[in-house]
Amino acid sequence: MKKTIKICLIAIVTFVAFTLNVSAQQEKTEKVTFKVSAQCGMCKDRIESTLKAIKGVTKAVVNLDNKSVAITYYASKVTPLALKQSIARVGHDADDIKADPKAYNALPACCKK
Ligand SMILES: [Cu+2]
Repeated sequence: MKKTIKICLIAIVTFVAFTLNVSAQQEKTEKVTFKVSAQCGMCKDRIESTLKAIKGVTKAVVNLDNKSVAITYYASKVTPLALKQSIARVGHDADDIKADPKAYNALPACCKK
């Protein structure tokens, strides 16, 4: 009898754990990559920290070799367009969104194209 109760308890715990796990995974992250006008390490830091400060962004990595940025984000919190606009706002081109001229002019010389 005790053994049956034990088995029942294990079954319930397993079921609850499984259900919690499923609901926790419901919101998946999306990945997007686009071109950015990044010249040096300062550009990389600027773009990455700008993106990481946005709610919903979990990862942002600038690749200076092919001038691109890879972003992991929650689609329910932020859109790729908003991400590009944030990059443009700090002075860098992001795909088809051109850098804000004022922000671009304020960049250090090494960061200009
Ligand atoms: Cu730079």
